[in-house]
Amino acid sequence: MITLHHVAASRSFRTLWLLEELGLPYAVKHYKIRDGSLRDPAFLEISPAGRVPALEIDGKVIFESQAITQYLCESRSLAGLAPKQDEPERVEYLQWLAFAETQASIIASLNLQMVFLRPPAKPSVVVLKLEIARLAATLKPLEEVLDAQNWLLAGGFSAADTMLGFNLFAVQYFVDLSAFPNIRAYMEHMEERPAFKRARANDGDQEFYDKPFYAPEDYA
Ligand SMILES: N[C@@H](CCC(=O)N[C@@H](CS)C(=O)NCC(=O)O)C(=O)O
Repeated sequence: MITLHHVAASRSFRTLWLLEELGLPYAVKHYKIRDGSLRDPAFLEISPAGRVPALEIDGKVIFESQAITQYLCESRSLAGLAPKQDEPERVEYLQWLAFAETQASIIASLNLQMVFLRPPAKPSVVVLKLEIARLAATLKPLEEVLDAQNWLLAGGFSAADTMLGFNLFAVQYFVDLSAFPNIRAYMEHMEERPAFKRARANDGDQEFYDKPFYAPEDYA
């Protein structure tokens, strides 16, 4: 049995969605960021930094969503969700896979400063504006590539979309996506996929965001 250690609406959604795309049976173990369950010694045995996703599969435990994505695509390669070495778009695939974390690290920083930090602690508005500008800069190459195609790879949907595409549903809390029509269309394409819908149904309710948009001015 495959077991996914998961927090709703977190990076472990990438794995949840990929498991659905691959049609694999799995169980989900749910955690919450705020209730301390990620610091439980039993969980730290599975994921030493107390992060999700972690995946129990084939007698192994894997943490890091990118490693899990690679492992699933390589060990279940018939699904064809990742170009192999020497196949077209292998380089683009690897690039988007890694770029997902360049973008997600900024989202994580904004989550920490704008969502999780509680008064009297207060973030710097200057730093927030810089981080939001840096996040918007990561959207430009996506907007460009999605002008000519529906998915990150011209060849069609791939695991790069499960890695990077997930981020955009968090980006919209910090960057107004009205200037990015291709990204908005891309998000709609993702939401139309049956596997995405099934993953959403198993995700759980997100408990991070309590308003639709977080503006730096609100922290002045
Ligand atoms: N690079 C890691 C990042 C994992 C990560 O930081 N996950 C967040 C949720 S999005 C987490 O578990 N946070 C809990 C914490 O920082 O305590 C990956 O892609 O798996």
